[in-house]
Amino acid sequence: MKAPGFGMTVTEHLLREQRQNPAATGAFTLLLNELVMAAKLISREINKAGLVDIYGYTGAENVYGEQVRKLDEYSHQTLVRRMVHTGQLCAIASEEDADLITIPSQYPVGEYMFLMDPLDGSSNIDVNTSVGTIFSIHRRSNGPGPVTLDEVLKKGTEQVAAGYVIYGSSTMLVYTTGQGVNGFTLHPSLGEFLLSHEDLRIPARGKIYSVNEGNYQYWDEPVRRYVDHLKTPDPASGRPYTSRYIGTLVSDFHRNLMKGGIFMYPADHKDSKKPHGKLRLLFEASPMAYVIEKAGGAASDGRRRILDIEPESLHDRVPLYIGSPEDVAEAERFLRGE
Ligand code: AHM
Ligand code: MG
Repeated sequence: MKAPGFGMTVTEHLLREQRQNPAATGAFTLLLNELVMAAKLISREINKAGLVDIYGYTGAENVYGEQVRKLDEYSHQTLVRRMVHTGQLCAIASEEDADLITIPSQYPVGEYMFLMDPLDGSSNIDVNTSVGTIFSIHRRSNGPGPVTLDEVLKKGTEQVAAGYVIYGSSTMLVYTTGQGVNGFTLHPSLGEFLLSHEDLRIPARGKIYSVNEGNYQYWDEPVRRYVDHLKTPDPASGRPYTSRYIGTLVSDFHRNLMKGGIFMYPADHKDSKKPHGKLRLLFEASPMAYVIEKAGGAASDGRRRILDIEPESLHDRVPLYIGSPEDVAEAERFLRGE
């Protein structure tokens, strides 16, 4: 067991990565440093949420028609405020904002675009269950000049970094810049993220499935068959699987990354005749898909690799099957009717 407090800090780790890449300008390190600061501020606010008046709703609705919570708003504003003045960004897009956020004229503009779900799983916040922040960084292809929406609507393969912060029993930052996935735990008294999980790899197959099974009646038949299959005993294949569902993508994803298994949010017929997914391509599915692939896992909408999907709008939603590669491949086989 490592002695607590003696791991490399996230800043030292970033600088080490920067030194190993001769083309690096340090822009990226500056950007991630601000993200780390925002994560500490959000973590602090979440930790004292029961004590101050930050539970509950703002009274506003977001672009998906969902009630905005005070902590959603706090997280969004904190991240925007910290990231906007770095001089490294040309645009920010957030699950909590219908439009692209451009950089105010008083700040220098850079070549990166920052996309985020500021507080994922926020419906869990009032009951003291873990929540997260998801982020994705792209480098702009055009420019200089004002950023257009088209530049942000990029396939996930174009990401240069992605990751998440999980505000759980401890606060952790997990991210990748394309070479390996590393996890850093926030030391509560030092106030530093320390390297605690180096080069995370997901097992090829797991024994856990995570899905909101209350939607069973709204799924198409192949999805039901796949979930029934996971529950059908076959000790030789490790079935039945164990069901684990927190209802915060970041937390369900993180557990499965550590232990193996599959998280899914299938398309359903809940609201309309045409089945559709719930999770957002640019703010949730795509960053998590980038992380899982770099950790040896897979992510699919049931038919296509998530990272290959071309977004049509900022707030596109997709079905999501993500986790251990053999589990995701098996889900795809069921969805094809094989
Ligand atoms: P949010 O970003 O508005 O919190 O919504 C996304 C969340 C995910 O974290 C989670 O996987 C999913 O919605 C849970 O949905 P449901 O309550 O339908 O199971
Ligand atoms: Mg979310």
